[in-house]
Amino acid sequence: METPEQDAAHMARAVELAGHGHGSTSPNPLVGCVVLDAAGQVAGEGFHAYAGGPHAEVAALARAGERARGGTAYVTLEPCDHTGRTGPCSRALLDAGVARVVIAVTDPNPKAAGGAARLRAHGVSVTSGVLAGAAERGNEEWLTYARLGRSHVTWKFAATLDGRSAAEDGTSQWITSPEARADVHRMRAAADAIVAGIGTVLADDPGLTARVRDGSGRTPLRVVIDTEGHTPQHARVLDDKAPTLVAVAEDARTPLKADLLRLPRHEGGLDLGALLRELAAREVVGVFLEGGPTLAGSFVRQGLADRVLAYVAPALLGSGRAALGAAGVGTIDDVHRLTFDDFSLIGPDLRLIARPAHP
Ligand code: AOF
Ligand code: ZN
Repeated sequence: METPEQDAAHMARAVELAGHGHGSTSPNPLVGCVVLDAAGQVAGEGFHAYAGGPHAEVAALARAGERARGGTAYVTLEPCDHTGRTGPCSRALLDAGVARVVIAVTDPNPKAAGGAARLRAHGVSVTSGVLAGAAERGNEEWLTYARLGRSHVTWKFAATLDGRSAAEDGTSQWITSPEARADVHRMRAAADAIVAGIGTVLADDPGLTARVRDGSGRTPLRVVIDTEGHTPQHARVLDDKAPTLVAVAEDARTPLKADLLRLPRHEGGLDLGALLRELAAREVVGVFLEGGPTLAGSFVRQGLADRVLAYVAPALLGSGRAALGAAGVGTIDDVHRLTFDDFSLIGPDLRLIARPAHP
């Protein structure tokens, strides 16, 4: 049997493999798998590439062939035990004669879970929780979606080093570099929906489109948060380049001709939790929130900003619009504490990824 150090190393590779599916597996999870032969040598690797395609386990087993017999499989998510778009991976692992299965995270999807129990019942040795933290972070959007029944939110903003997104006169073009903007495009294209507030639509008339993702053929849905239904009929966000949903209040009186999503009011805006549950029902796993410090403040206040993606330019404005609007903090005790997950230089700019700190 492999040592705990070997388990961690092989699982780290499985997590890396899972990441190859980033942006194309929705509404399915990112999953990676490494299969060792009975002598402990890597016999096959695989990852889940797109919904409806082979699961990671099946992809890795296909590469390993007969060498999987008596070997060990490392999977970032508990093998499924159901027939959905494809057959059960628990069965595929048993048929291949795998002797040991190492799992990072248990599957929260009640329809698919149960693979670990099935494998154990058939005499396979199962170890769970290996490198769970890394596997959780790598698949956080889908895990949020599957566990909470709502879409996961990445709030993106660009600001100067002093946290400002526009100058005093409202001008805001190109605070960050072309490299940072290209990176935003990549990140945005991996989302299932792009969300902006009516303030941004009125001020900038953004198209909110992203390049179509490889494999999936899906274009991110555009969502405008527009409580009273004030989106101009000729706004670019209503063009035919991508589908658009305009979220308005249940009782909004609006002449708008668009796909309207009526939501309960909440604190002067809309109930954003209800929005995210509605989006999840439409198989939106991850949303990319951009445009509008006011809207971003509402998401933060309602505890619904799951990840912050910040592009910080080495520049100072000293006055002008703050990146984040009112977020329900009146006194320092109410501060929204985050932890940093990652930082990197993108061209001259700093890219930071943070998430709420859970005490
Ligand atoms: C994946 N890829 O590698 C694994 C998954 O609709 P299906 O049949 O593809 O099943 C999707 C469910 O299977 C998914 O929600 C998750 O619970 C489980 N495992 N899914 O797409 C994989 N291992
Ligand atoms: Zn499966």
